[in-house]
Amino acid sequence: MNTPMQPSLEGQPAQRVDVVVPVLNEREMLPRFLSRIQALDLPLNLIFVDNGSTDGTLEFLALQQGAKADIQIIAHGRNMGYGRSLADGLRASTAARVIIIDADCEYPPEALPDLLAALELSPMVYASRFRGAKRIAMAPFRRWGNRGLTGFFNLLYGQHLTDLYTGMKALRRTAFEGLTFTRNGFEHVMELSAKVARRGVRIGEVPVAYAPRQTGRSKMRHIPEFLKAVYCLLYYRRSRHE
Ligand SMILES: Nc1nc2c(ncn2[C@@H]2O[C@H](COP(=O)(O)OP(=O)(O)O)[C@@H](O)[C@H]2O)c(=O)[nH]1
Ligand SMILES: [Mg+2]
Repeated sequence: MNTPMQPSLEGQPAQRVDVVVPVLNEREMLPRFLSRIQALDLPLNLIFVDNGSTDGTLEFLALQQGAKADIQIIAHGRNMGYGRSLADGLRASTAARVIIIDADCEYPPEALPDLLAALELSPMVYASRFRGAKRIAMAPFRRWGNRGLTGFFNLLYGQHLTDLYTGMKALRRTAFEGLTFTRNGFEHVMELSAKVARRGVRIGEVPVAYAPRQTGRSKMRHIPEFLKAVYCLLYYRRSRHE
């Protein structure tokens, strides 16, 4: 029997979960991502938000959609920002539980059941790369930038996170329903976290086995993104923003 302290997906009705996947030029990684996430055999609705890819990503996704019904595609046509991709994906979602995951397989799709189990206890759950058993390879400025922003976020918003900038999260619809997200860049992460935290939500965490990408490279420009994140960190603290 399940007790509240030992959440399990077993025995629950198979409720559909929406999975928001931001994609920018991930044609090479998508076949692996799709086969791994589909192998989970969970009732998932995949919402891909293509942010103006030019490498055949969109065409590949359209073919997959033709073959399977549980794929939704939002096409931006041009790069409108990572944050805008997530905001549009969340807006298009309808399920009671939503997962956000990058398409580049750095976050293992196999961690999805862990996040859903933790979502039974917290309205929002982040997959932390720094709680895992292994120390992960990460450029120092990136590690310390994330650590600094996470620390200040914890201080200002009363949280206990270790990895604010993780690309894998789980959200109950009730945690973000009614909020509007206006930040188009990576600072969307701060906007989302801040607005949800300001509602009194304590964000949960689970460890994730992160595997830095083997092919392609991060498309993030770190210094401007860091500065925008600091601005948002302070801006959303001042008053309640819905
Ligand atoms: N960097 C970046 N990634 C985007 C954008 N739009 C969508 N993405 C997707 O967002 C995810 C995270 O991007 P990535 O460059 O791997 O960031 P990192 O993992 O933090 O280094 C990937 O699945 C990208 O394909 C964008 O405008 N910029
Ligand atoms: Mg990545």
